[in-house]
Amino acid sequence: MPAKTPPINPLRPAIAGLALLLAFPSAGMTQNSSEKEKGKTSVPSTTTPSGEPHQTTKDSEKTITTNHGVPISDDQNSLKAGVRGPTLLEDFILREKISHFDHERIPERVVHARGTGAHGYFQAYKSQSDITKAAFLQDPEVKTEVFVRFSTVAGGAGSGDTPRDVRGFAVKFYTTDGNYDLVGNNIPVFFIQDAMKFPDLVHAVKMEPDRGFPQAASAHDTFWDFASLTPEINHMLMWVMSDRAIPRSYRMMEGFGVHTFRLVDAKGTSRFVKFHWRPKLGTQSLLWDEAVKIYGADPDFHRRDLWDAISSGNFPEWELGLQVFDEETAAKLPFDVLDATKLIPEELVPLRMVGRLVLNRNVDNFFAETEQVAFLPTNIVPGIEFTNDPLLQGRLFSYQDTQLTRLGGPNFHQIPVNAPKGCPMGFGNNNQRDGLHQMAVPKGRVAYEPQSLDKNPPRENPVAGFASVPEVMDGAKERKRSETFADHYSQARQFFQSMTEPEQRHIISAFAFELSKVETKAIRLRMMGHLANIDSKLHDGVAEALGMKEKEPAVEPGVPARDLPPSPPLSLLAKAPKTMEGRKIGVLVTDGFDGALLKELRDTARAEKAGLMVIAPKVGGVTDADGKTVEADLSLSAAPSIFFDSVAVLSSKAGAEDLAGQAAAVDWVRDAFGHLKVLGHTEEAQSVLEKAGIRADDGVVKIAAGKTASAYFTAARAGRIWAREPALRRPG
Ligand code: HDE
Repeated sequence: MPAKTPPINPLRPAIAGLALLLAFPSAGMTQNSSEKEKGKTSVPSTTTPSGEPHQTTKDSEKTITTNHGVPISDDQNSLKAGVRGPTLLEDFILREKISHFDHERIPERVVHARGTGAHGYFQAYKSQSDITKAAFLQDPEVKTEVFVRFSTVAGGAGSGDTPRDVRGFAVKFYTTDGNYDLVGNNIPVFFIQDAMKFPDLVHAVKMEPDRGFPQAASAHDTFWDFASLTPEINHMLMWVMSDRAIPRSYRMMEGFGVHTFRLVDAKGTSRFVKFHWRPKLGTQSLLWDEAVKIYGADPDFHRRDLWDAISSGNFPEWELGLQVFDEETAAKLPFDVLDATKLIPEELVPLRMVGRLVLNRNVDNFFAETEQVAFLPTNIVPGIEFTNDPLLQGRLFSYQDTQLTRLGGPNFHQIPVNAPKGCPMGFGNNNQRDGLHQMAVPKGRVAYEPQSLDKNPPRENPVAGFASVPEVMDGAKERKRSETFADHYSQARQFFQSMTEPEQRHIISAFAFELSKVETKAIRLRMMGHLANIDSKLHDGVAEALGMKEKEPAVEPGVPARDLPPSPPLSLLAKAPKTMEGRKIGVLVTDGFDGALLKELRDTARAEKAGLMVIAPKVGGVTDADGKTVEADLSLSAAPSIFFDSVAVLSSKAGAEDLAGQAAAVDWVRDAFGHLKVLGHTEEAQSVLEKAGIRADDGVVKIAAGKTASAYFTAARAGRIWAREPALRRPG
C-alpha cells in the first residue's frame, strides 16, 4: 500500500474502487506480479462506484466502439503509464471521446435560439385546386408529414420559456413536391417594414453588449430607445405588450405567416394569401405575474407541456386558415399588403379553413432534430410564391446564409430532419456536388449540363417544375420606403380598441412595467408621445401607472391615425372557448381528506379531457379518511399553483390547520386566487383560505360530496375570474 492515499470520492469509479480495496484488500484485485513486487495496487477497470462489475458484452453487435468502429474494452479509465501515472497521448479512445464532446455545441440561432419541436402531419379538408396547385393541398386522403418548431425570439438557447416575447411557429411540410417551410410567428404583424432594420432591431432587444444583460427581456433601455425612434413598430408593440406575448401553452396559441404570399393555381392565376393557424383548444394566455413565477419554477414550462401532451396521446391540433384575395381587393384596402406591420381584418377578408395540423410524435433526439432543423422561407413549392414585401425579400437571403454558419456548410439539407421525404429525389436530384459534410455518394462522371455522356440525367420539367409568376416589374432603382407604408398608428389604435377591458388593462400594465425599467427618462417620454397618437385611454393609463409628472413632447405622426372599426377576432378573450379540454387542475390533499371527492373530480376531469394532478405536502402521498394511501404526483414545494389552470384544496380540518402554518401552502392558495383561478375547497379547508386572505366570489367554489364536480367544473370551464382582477392589481 502506498503511504499516501488520495481522498475518497464515490463519484469517481477508479477511486471508489480504491476505497473498496482499502476496506477489503483482497477484493477484486487484478494486480500483476510486477506491480505486486513494487508494492503498488491497481483497481479493476470495470467496477461501478459500489464495486460491482460494469456490465460488459460478448455480442459484437452491442460492443461499444470508437467513431471509426474500433471495439472498446474499457470505457471507464484512460490509458496511463502506471495506475497513478500520467495519461498517455497515445490514448486515441480518450482523445476521440473528449474531442467529440468539445465540439458538441453548434452556434445557437441568432434569434429564436430557444425552441422545441415535434413531428406530425397536415391533412387538407378538401382539394384547394381552385386557388393553388400546391401538392399538399389537393387530396384530402393524403397526410403530409410535418416538423414544427416553436420558439421564443430574444433569449438564448438556455433561457426560459415564458418571457414576454413573440413566439416562432415554424412548420416544415415534407410535400411530394419538396419541402415547403411556413416560417411564421404567433403574432400576425412584425416590428419593422424593411429587412435592412432587422439586425438593428435584434441588437436592440438582445442583451446589451457591454453588460451582457438582460437576458430574454425587452424591458431595457436599448429596446425602448430603438422602439421610440422607429414609429413603424407601434402596431407590433400593441401585440407584444398584450397577452399574446405570454401564451399559456404552445398548444393554445395562434400562428401566422405574417407576410402576404401568393397562391398560384394550375392555370397560372395568382392570388394573394395570408396564412393563419388556429389552435383546436382555443387561445389562452398567462398573467404576467404567473409568467414571471413560472420562469423560475419551471423554465421548461412550454417545452414540457408540449412533450407531455404528445406523449400522453393528447395530440395538439391547429386548423390552417387562408385569407385569399385578388389584386383588386388588395388595391382597395386602406393599407399596403406588402407592409408586414399591417394585417387584414377578418371582417374584410374572412378565413377559409383548409385543413388541420396534428402533432403526434415527440422527437427522438433534441439535437439531431430540433436543434439541427433548418427552416428556410425559400423552401417553397409549385403553387405558392413570394411577394415583394421588403421584409420577406430580406428573409429570402438570411435563412440559407445563417445555416452555413450554424450547420457548418452547404450540405445541411442532407441532415435527416431537413432532407425532403415526400419526393422521389431524396437529397435533391441535380449536378451540385461536394462541400463539407457531403453524405451522399453521387455516381458517374457527369456533374454538368448540357452534356451527352449520361443517358439518364436529371432534366428540367417545364410542366411540373417551379416557375415564377411573370409579375411585371417597373421602377427606378432607389433606396426608399413606399408612401403607402406611412400610417403607423391606425392599426395600433384599432388593436387596442378591439381588446376587452381586462386585455386593455394588461397592455397598460405591460407598457408601464417595461417603461419603468427604462433608466433614461428621455426614452420613456419619447415613447409616451407615440402612445398619445394611438389612444388616449392607453396613454393616460400608462402615464398614471408610471406616475409621470411631466408632459411628454408630442410626436408628429407622418400620417395621423384613422379610426377603424374594432375587429373582435383580434381579442383573445372575446373568442376564448369555455372548456376544460387540455387544461390542468391541481388538487391539494392532506392526510384524512375525503378520497371520494378526489375520485369525483378525477372522473369528471377525465370526461372533460382535462389533466388532474394530486399535490401533497410530501411526494410520498397521504392517507385518506378511509385509511387508503393516495399517491401524490408532486409535492407542494415542487408544484406551485402557477402550474395549473384551476385548483382545489381537499383537506381535512387538521390538514388545513397544518397547511395554514406552511408558507408554501398559503402561497399556493393566495397565488391561485391572485391569478384569478377558480379555487375549489372543502368546508374543512377554510382555515388555510382564511390565512391566505381569500374573499368569496364566483370563482371560490365549495366542494361537497355529491355535487362536487358540476359546480366546480362549470366555474372552471369559463377560465379566469376577470371580475376579481381590478380589486387585486393596479397597472404599474
Ligand atoms: Fe426570422 N430568422 N428573420 N422572422 N425567424 C431566423 O434563421 C430573419 C422574421 C422566424 O424554429 C434565423 O435559422 C430576418 C419574420 C422563425 O428554426 C435568421 C428577418 C418572421 C424563426 C432569421 C426575419 C420570422 C426565425 C435565425 C427580417 C415571422 C425560427 C436562425 C428580414 C414571419 C425558425 C435561423 C426555427 C429564425 C432572419 C424576420 C420568423 C437569422 C433577416 C417577419 C419562426 O436567419
